[in-house]
Amino acid sequence: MNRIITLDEFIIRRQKDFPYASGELTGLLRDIGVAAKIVNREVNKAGLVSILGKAGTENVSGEAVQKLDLYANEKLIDCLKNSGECCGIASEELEDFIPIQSVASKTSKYVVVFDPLDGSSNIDVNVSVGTIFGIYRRISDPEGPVHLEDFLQKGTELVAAGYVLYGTSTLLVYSTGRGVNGFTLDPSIGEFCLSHTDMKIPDRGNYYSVNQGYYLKFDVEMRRYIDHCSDLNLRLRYIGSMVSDIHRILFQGGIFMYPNTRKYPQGKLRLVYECNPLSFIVEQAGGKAITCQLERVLELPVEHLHQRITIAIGSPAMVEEMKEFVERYSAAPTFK
Ligand code: AHM
Ligand code: MG
Repeated sequence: MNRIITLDEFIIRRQKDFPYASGELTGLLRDIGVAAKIVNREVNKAGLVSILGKAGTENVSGEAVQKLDLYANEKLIDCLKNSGECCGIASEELEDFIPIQSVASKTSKYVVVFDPLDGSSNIDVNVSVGTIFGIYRRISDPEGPVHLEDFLQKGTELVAAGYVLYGTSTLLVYSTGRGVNGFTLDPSIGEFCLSHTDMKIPDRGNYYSVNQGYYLKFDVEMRRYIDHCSDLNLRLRYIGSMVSDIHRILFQGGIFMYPNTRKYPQGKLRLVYECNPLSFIVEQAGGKAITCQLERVLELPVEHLHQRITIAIGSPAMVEEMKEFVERYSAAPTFK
């Protein structure tokens, strides 16, 4: 039998790769792992909501039931606040960032951004959802509280990023910029165990993932590329939960797209909480991530916390191909 390597053990071993590491990042990653286990427990109970009570109502014990995405948000904030390893947090669920002022935290080097439960419209129907996170080194004066600028760093500045997928099994995937590794939660021992070492995305794959229901609302060049995917008989898979859709593509190859539509002229997905961390992971696995306007996601200037962008992300050869379609069809002359 192979020896089991737990997430904690793996993180501690990896700390030795960073000669001047103080253990803070190690502690932070471990705390995110703990929060993920707590959120996982609640996600697994979500199906019982109809028995135990719906969000905004009271459960059978007379306690108020919370929406799961808000619960996940609170748990992550609690774990990170208590860890003493980060000095600020920004969450997709909150308008503004939170500085952490406790004695232990305020001297910390790191800030964390996260989407506590992405794809939350899927919860009620028992379909996979995920948590996405990114870690930056603070750039503001370490003597004072954190500033907005600490959170508005480009994706290229990420120190680490990852996601947790609450699916048929629960998986935590992360990278500190030296490859991507995945850990599956073994519920019998309550530990994330190393299950996917040095993950690499295939150069191409058989899947494309886009909300094809919006087809007529996409620009012509995106429609031409989607037609091309369909002509190639690629399989369309769209869960509507970005973590799950990208997870499939990371394993099996393919391309995920969320272009601009009339409703979302800048795109729907958030740069800070969703696109940058997942682009970091996909690039670390050998993939590519660009906007539908062809800029590299990780190099985009970040103007505000809830900035939305368009995205095409996945197997490198397929993202390149999409780029060619956009160049070709957006340059096409219009005839009067
Ligand atoms: P959320 O943060 O409100 O959950 O929205 C993000 C989700 C992504 O997970 C998913 O890719 C996308 O929204 C689906 O949007 P749509 O229903 O417009 O296709
Ligand atoms: Mg989200």
